[in-house]
Amino acid sequence: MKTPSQLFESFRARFGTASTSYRAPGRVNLIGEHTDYNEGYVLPAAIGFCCWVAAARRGDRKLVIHSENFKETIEASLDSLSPPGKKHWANYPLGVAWALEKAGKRLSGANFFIAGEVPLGAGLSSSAAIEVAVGFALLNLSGHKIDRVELAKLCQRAENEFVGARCGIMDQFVSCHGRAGHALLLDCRSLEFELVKLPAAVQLVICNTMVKHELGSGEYNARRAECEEGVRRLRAVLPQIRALRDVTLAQLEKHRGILDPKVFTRCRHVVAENERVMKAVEAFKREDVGALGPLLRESHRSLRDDYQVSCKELDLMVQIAVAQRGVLGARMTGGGFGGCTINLVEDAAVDEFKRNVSARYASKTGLSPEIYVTSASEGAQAVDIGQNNSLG
Ligand code: GAF
Repeated sequence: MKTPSQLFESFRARFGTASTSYRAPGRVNLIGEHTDYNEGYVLPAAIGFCCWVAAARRGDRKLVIHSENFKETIEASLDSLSPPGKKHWANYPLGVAWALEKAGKRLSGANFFIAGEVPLGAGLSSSAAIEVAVGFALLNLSGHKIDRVELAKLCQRAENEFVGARCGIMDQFVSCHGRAGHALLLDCRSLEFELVKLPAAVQLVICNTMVKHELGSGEYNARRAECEEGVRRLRAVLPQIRALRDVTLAQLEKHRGILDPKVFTRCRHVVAENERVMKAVEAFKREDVGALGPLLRESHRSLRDDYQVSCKELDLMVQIAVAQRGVLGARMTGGGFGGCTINLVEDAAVDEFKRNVSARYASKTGLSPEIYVTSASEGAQAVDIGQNNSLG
């Protein structure tokens, strides 16, 4: 990968001027899966992989955006933004410009050189990283003050309304607010958050199954609809509730009879997962790492059996991981149907973990997994190229 000064030079070679650099991270979610769009709690951390952007103002209202990953340049006018195509990479940066303008933030045209290092399609939020990096750059270049909560909401709006994916707020929020060494407990209703210190001698180890199930986005929307149906039905007996966040397990059990069995199990996952997030936060605060394993295990089981968003490769990866020495907990992370697992692994055991998990997973599936060892990182920021940070 490039260094920020190489990014600066690549921009100059393409556009002939100096630029300013920005970066925004991908994320891994420790616990709290499929709770964000139910107004619940999540506990993600920003990771060491970022989307990097070099950008400079233009004198007109044009955006010229070059993607190093896709080796393609696109041009668009800020006065007539529309998605260039279904699943096109440029939907994300253009969508953010669209959402910012819709929110009344008049933008100046700009040239962009984008280099992403968050693995694509792995469930580590490469899309939130590009949205936040471009949004941060556009606001900065256009002379607007950056309000990180508002930026996260507008990036989510870009993804919901311009790209057409009905994601929640978690990914964009942690890409804006991540802090080195910390996970972020986010209340997805109030958007209040608290930084939760992670144990120093534990690494976040992410195992990529290398499987991307195409079913993903349709199934994601189906789960959201099932949760909404659960709330609609439950409101007949619990009129005060607004989202699954407001329901307790005891209430859900009591009114099981008015729910379709599948809708009941979807709701049970969400309600129980919210409780697990709070318990995990307490365990981190008590520095009781032993309490994390059962919570992550139960989260995975619930996602597999109740919410049904796992797949056989994710299940296998978790099964292999929890049999290794020094593993405090493991589960699938992100939307599911493929992608990655998150593993909390003691420092001293990381190398052996990587070797064993790679070999066993490969021998059972024929797939070579990628394993990333990362620590919780900072959220979006402008980058001083003088610091010569590594992009790799
Ligand atoms: C995806 C979505 F983008 C998030 O908003 C969240 O719902 C997650 O799946 C599941 O927890 O990453």
